[in-house]
Amino acid sequence: MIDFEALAAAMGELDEDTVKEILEAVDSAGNAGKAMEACQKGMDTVGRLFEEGEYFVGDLIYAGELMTDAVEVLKPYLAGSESAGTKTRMILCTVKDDLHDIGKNIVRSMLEANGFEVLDLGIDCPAQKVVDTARAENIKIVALSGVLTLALTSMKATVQAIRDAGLDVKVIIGGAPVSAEACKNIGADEWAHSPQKTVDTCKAWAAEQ
Ligand code: B12
Repeated sequence: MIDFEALAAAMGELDEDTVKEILEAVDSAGNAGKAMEACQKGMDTVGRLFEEGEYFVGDLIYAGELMTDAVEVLKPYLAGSESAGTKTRMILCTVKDDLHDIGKNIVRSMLEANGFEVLDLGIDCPAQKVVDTARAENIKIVALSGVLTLALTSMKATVQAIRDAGLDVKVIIGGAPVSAEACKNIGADEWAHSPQKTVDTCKAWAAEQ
């Protein structure tokens, strides 16, 4: 029996030994999914303690490393069955001025596990780089990630740049500050918090092509 509450608490307390010990018991997609949720809950605690002045930037960095290690352990269980045949190529990046990439990397793993070839343009990605790559590589699907509130402004600029360039591209946005309202304001085609919704949306778009 995996104690997911204890996992969330250990993550929030940045207790690396306990996090590792609990993750060793993960052995299926079902409990890997719950473990991922627990880790994210722990990250929310980290964020709250940072806001309250109890944790500092060093703690955020350490939390980021802990979460990245946890994702590495959970990834093999979360990956779906890779589909055969031609892969749909798409762009994924964290938008300009945002350096957070743990969520983006989870989304990337899920997309790759579901048969997409992901051109990962990394973090702090300028709008023009997305436009240039989409044009040069004939990309039809772009996924934008962002965790800072500030990322919404960069997402809007990126979508605007894509539209101004006249590219026939579908855009999905995701990350903590994203919402239906933000999606409308930004002019994206779809939004999601869950990587699974991203996969489902991108699969539907790929099928339309
Ligand atoms: C770790 C961390 C960092 C690390 C990041 C390391 C890394 N490699 O990513 C470091 C130390 C670099 C960092 C820096 C900063 N951070 Co920080 N950070 C965090 C923390 C604790 C966890 C983020 C995380 O990885 N969460 C776990 C992942 C799995 O969740 P996620 O990113 O949301 O992704 C999930 C979904 O959103 C979704 N998703 C993500 N991307 C996409 C994309 C698509 C297309 C889709 C569909 C879905 C999707 O799927 C993922 C899996 O479910 C958060 C607190 C929190 N609760 O999130 C603060 C937080 C995001 N940081 C914050 C701040 C303020 C900062 C700094 C400004 C601190 C400073 N003073 O320097 C800097 C900013 C640097 C910058 N310019 O980006 C604030 C943001 C406030 C705001 N609303 O803008 C937060 C919320 C903390 C807080 N409560 O104050 N941070």
